Amino acid sequence: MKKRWLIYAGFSLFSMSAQAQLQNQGSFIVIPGGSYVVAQNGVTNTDGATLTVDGTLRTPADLTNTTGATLQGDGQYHIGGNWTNTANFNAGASTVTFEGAQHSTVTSGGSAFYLLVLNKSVGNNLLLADDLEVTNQLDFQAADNYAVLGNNNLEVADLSGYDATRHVRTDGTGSLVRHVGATPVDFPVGNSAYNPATLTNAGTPDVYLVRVADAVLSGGTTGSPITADAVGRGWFVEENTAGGSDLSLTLQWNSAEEQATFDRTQAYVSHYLAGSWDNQPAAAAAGSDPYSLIRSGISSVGPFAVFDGDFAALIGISGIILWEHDGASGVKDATVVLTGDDMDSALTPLAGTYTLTAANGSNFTVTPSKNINKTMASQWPMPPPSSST
Ligand SMILES: [Ca+2]
Repeated sequence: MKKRWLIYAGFSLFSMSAQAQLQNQGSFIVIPGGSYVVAQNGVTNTDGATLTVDGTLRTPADLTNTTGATLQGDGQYHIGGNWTNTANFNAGASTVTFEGAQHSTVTSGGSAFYLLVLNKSVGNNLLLADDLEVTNQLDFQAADNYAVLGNNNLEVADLSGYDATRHVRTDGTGSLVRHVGATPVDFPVGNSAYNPATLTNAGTPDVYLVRVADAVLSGGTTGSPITADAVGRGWFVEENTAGGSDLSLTLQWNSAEEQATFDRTQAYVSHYLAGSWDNQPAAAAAGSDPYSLIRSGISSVGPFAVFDGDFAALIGISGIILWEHDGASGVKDATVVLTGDDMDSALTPLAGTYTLTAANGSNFTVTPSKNINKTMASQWPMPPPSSST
C-alpha cells in the first residue's frame, strides 16, 4: 500500500527513505546540504509550493513540478522516471542525473538545467518533450544511452562522455544547438548510426543548430533519396543570426552508409545552395571507418552532404512560353527540348509552363517549338476601342 507524505507546514527533511511519495502541496520543504531524501513512488511539488534541494533527492519514479510551484537549490537530483516541469525550476548549480532501467521523458517547461547527467542502464534514453537547454554540461556516462530529440531542440553549453554509443539522436526536426566561435565545437549527433559534425567559425560567433538525417535528398530538404556516388546522410546546419559565417565543417560517416559506387578516395563535402548541390574539388577521406571530410570557407548555412567525383547534381530549368500577340496568354502544346550533355523534353499545358532537368555544370540548349499559322493569327479582328473613362 502506498504511503504519502502530505506536507502542510514548512520544514526541513533530513535523510529520509520510505516506500512513499513526496508530495508537497503549497508548503516549503528544504532538503539541506549533506542530507538525502528517497521517495520511492515519486515527487510532486504543487500548488505554489517551494521545494529546495541542496542535498540529494532521489526517486526511481517521476518528478512533477506544477501549478505555480518552485523547485530550486544547488543539490543532486537522481530521477528514474519522467521529469515534468510546468512551473518554476531554478537549476542553480544543481546536477540532475537520469538513471534506471526505463526511458525518461523530460518536459522542461522552459526552465534550463545546469548539469544534466545521463547514466541509465543499457538501451534506455532521455526523450525530449519540449525544447531543452543545459547551461553547464550534458554528460553521457553510460553506453547505449541517447538523448532523443524528436522535433525539439537541445541547446547545450558543453557536452562530455559522448561517443558512437552515447550521443544526441536527431530523429525528427529537432537540432543540437551550440555556440560556435574560433574553437572547434563538436556536434555529437546521429540517428540510426553515429554521424557527428564539427564546426569552427572564423567569422562572427553565433549559435548554430545541427541535425543529421538518414538520407540525402536530391533537393536538399525535399526530393528523393540519392542512392549512388554519395554517403546516405544529410546534415542540416542553421544559425541564430543570419550572415557572418566563415565555417569549417567536418562530417563523419561509416562504411555502412556509403551508397553504391561511392569512392571515398575522391570525395567532397557538398552544400545545397541556390537550388543545387554544389561541386567541390575531390579529395581522399580521412580515417579508417569511421571516415571524415572537412570543408572550409563556408559562408552560409543549409543542407550538406558527402559525394564523390562521379556525382552529378541535377538542376531544374523552368520557364513559360507566351503568345506573341498579347505577351500574357500561355501557349499550350508547345514542345520544349533540352539538348547537349543531357536530354530532356516537355509539352506545355494551357499555362505555357515547362520544367526540364539537367546535370549541374553541364552544357545544354533549350529549344521551344510549335506549329502555328502566324498569317491567320495576324488577321484576327482587332478588339473595339476602349470606352473606359
Ligand atoms: Ca550568423
